Amino acid sequence: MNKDYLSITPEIKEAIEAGRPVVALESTILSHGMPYPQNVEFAHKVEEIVRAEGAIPATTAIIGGKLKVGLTTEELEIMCRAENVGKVSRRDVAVYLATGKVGATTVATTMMIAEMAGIKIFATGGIGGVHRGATETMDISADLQELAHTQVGVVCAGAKSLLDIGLTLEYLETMGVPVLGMQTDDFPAFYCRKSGFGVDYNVPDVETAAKILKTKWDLGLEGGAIIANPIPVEYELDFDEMEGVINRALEMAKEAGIHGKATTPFLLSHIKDLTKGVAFASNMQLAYNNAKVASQIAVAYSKM
Ligand code: PSU
Ligand code: MN
Repeated sequence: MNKDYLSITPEIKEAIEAGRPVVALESTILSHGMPYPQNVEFAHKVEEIVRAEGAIPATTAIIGGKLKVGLTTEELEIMCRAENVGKVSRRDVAVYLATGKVGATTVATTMMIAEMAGIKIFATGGIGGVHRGATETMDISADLQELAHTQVGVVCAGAKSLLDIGLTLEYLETMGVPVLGMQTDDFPAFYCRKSGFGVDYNVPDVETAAKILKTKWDLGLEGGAIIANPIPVEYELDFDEMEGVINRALEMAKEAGIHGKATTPFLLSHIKDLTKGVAFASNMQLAYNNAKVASQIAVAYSKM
């Protein structure tokens, strides 16, 4: 691989080379998942949480023809303002690099960039997946293919039930992606600790999660893993209430004729409006919690 496209901050580069813990963070959650300026506060706080656990945060983005690993305060501001910032999945990467466009990285592209840089652990909110109605639309997030092929552990709060969670888990099984529950038997549904679906394995602690990842990659097995980490109880929202909100947002998307890559950002923004910010507060808290657990896994991994 030609490393000329990678731009890693000196601090992160040193940490990776010394085998110290580094946690990748995505920027689509900032540019297309949260309102400005609350996302600025979030972007800084999530990095602080990673540092407090003894790891180095590496927020990724595509800026000025480079795959950025670690953003300056100015670059974070650009991603949060989200003016002319596209949403970049795997297929968009070369276009954005070649044309110098600014791009926010999804789970898929953050995994790609993390693997290129040598980062093993990544924290996000929720992954993309198989959308409801995918048997008609074939709308399946590129995140799932990336999990199948790219060696990065993704700590998330499961997936929003705007997706078909059952089909998402089936797809992950077909693709050979381990789905681990962090101290839970249940695959979480983002705002809710339970989705009605189970995980493959309940991992009792971060050391076990790190050991499973290390073993998978020691074997040379392709792909990543999901470490599903439920939202803290105190921030959990009511499942039925959120179902109502999500169904309303799905109807609005249908009425507005939204499809393709605009679907997820459209739904996220309407869920936020329909819940008058309550869901947004929970969203931030679960992402903080994922950053904390991801950092602990990265620390455990670096000791192996
Ligand atoms: N789901 C969320 N919040 C998000 C996303 C998904 O609850 O911010 C973002 C992530 O960046 C994810 C992307 O990788 O949306 C998936 O988009 P799509 O469904 O178009 O692949
Ligand atoms: Mn899609």
